[in-house]
Amino acid sequence: MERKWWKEGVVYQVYPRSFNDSNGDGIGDLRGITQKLDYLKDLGVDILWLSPVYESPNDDNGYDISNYRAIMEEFGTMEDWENMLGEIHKREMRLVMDLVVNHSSDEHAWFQESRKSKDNPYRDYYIWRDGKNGAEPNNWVSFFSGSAWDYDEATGQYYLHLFTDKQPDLNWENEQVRQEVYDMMNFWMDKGIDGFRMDVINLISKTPGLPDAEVTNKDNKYQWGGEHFVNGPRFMEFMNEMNEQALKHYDVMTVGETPMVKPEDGAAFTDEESGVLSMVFQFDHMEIDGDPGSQEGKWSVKPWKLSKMKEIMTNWQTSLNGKGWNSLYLENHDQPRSVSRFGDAEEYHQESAKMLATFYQLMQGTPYIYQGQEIGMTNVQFDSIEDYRDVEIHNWYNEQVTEKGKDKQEIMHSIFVKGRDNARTPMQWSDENYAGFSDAEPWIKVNPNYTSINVKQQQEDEESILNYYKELIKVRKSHDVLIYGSYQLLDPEDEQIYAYTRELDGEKALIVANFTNEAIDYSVSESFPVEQAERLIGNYPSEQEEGGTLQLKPYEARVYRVQ
Ligand code: TEU
Ligand code: CA
Repeated sequence: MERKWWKEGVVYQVYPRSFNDSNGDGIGDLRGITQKLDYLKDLGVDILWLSPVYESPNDDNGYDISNYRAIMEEFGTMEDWENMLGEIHKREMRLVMDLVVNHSSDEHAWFQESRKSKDNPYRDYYIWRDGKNGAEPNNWVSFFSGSAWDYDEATGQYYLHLFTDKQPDLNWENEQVRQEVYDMMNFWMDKGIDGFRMDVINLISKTPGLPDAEVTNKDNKYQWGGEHFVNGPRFMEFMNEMNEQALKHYDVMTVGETPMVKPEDGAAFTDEESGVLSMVFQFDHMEIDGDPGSQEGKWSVKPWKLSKMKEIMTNWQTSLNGKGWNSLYLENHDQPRSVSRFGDAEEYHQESAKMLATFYQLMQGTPYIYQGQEIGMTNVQFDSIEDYRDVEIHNWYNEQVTEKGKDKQEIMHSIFVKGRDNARTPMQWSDENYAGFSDAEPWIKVNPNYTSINVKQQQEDEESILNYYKELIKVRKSHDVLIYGSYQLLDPEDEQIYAYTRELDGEKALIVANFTNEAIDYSVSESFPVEQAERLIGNYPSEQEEGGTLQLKPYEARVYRVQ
């Protein structure tokens, strides 16, 4: 397996709107990020993944781009961006930018032209079709509720948008579109960036003819059409072309955000010899507490089982070992906070946040930390739907409560548990006004618990989640077995303890995590001689053990190593 900087590094995702506001307008910005680079360097992260900062009307907070080569005014100028990149490189860190090319904003000049007339030179930059029987060209549902098509009066046709109606899908069948994308990628790589995170990149190739989806929910007017656009017929062809025309000429990392991807796809996409991406984000563990196939889709809420988490993570670990490379994450700007979702944000906030960090970061793959996760930021509950900002939340609320008359409390509960704004409240830097994020009322309310959960307080507390993250990152970096070692699951059926080993050239590590609020005696299998082991890190003070039995406290995690 080849050694790579992006296998050894730890990535930190910055959601710029909510990270740090330098000019008192309540909106995070590039200079605000530059002000915090020493904080990130001290945390020990190596690579910054920056969510989109390009010009955008912010219908989907920057994932709707109206100019791929300009910086969003609210975030600053190209000079601010170049200064930030210089400061990142000066600290021997790297920058990965977000590439959103399945769709653009409807305010992009290309779409403004395309919608003017059927024979406009830009018409085929997007996907236009005549209606069928007085309705949309097919029955696909949008990821963000409603039809995936919008009717455009001017030319009497519909255009496809898998996301909002302000995010028209680009037509990747059109070679000119692909060339525009590769040229834009080279523009940014020539500026010195170190890679791309590729937004829903496996949706860019659609089945010719755009056929109707199978009716899987007869109560729904529109149907999930994934069979016709997930890992579509020309996906690998387009990605190979992208590598030929752009990526392979630079020392860059790529991470594909690939909804619905399965381990065998992930192995093919990231294969060291024949692959097209350094790694992918898979979603199997992000769907463990819901039923994506149900009528509520992502909004469904159901209990999850540790044995299922083990099955998912182990499948990905073993399928990619020796072939490709995993990304490791529990949070991002689309997901609720992991300590609320998988830990215990009430009684065992600190212990469970540290346990979760240990469990996910020491598998084989590149660990990603989402802003605020390193201090255990939690979900938020705004009583009024007016306090929410996310278009996905508002579309869901409007469809369910306003249009379908569903129970408001029930829908608000699904938003509390699964809403993306859980991850988008301002970064909590201190207990000062607006959590030290801004001097002005932020674009979205601060989580009221910022007075007790913030960077400043945790920098001063040796036992804080923040200081544990720093130590954990150091431990991972100091042991190749934790980076390159193979992964073996122990006790698949145990619903309380997640234990796995890592192995490399005769060196072994054991990672044990108690996912419950109970004290548990865990006997380590003989395959790992824990009595002779060195303890590398743990979220409680170390205890003298009786033989191979570990007396684990609530949410206790430990890491051992034997040569
Ligand atoms: O997300 C793609 C995606 O699958 C999301 O719909 C996500 O799974 C869902 O919101 C979870 O609730 C990417 C970006 O990460 C997201 O922020 C954008 O809204 C979306 O693409 C469209 O660009
Ligand atoms: Ca600002």
